[in-house]
Amino acid sequence: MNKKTQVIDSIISCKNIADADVVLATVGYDRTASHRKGAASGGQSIIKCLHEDIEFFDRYSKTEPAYNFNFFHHDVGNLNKLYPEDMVQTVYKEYKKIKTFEKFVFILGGEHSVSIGAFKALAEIENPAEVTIVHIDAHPDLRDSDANSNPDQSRPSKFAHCSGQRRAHEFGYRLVQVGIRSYSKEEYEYAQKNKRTIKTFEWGLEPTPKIRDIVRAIKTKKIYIDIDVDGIDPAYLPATGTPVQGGLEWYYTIELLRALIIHFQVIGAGILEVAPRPDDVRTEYGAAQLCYNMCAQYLQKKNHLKK
Ligand SMILES: [Mn+2]
Repeated sequence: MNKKTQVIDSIISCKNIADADVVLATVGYDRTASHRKGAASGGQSIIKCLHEDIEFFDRYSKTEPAYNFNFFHHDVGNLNKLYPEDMVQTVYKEYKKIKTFEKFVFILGGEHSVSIGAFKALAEIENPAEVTIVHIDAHPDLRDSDANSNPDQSRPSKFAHCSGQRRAHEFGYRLVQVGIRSYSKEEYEYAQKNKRTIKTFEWGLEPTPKIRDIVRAIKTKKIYIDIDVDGIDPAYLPATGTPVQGGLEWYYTIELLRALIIHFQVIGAGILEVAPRPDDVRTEYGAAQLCYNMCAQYLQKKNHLKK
């Protein structure tokens, strides 16, 4: 742990990736967004909130990670010029590069398809069968492609925002999906057919699932936490591509994330689909808050284990 002596006013405290405890990787992309664009600037907007707005004293862990740990910002840039498959390949290569430094990577996006690049890179480092992706989202993202929702019908893609978890499942990961409340027949049938490796916690059709039941449904030691902000009730985080009413309550979300970090070894994380809109910073601010809380707890646990 590298205690800084000077007072800092920014979370991004290290210039060298080799010194980082956490790498915050921003990826600008919203090319396959089917409804509302804007996620291309989501990652940068979260970084801005982390710079300027977040209270550095984390009241849950009673620690100040911004002062006690090194955060490095790696901007992959705006990849909107690329077709989804090329964007995924770029994210994959960048992710692998960061992982050569054995760093914990937190992706800030950007439409949800950017996660596929991370899943692909991690599948070469970990055995995917021993990793569960805990996927918080209104949508299961299990479509084979975006053939039915893509504005560019002439060129449907298997690497669109609605196919991310399908690709992850094909890589061999287990999925635990939380907050699901909008899906196609194709996605429903795929999840039903793969019940052994895909567990769905649906919102709105049954009593709200208990956090301990979600924890118990995870059968691996290692997890990747993949958050689409539309999984959370849009009353809290409204600025996103395809908002769906209902969803996870704010403090439920924080408690769930805390439980996940306590019980499992988190090998990566991401917060995606932040699509800022004018005169309302709730979404990027909330995403920054979740990111910082998670990092605080992750770093506290890691530091504690080292002792
Ligand atoms: Mn979604």
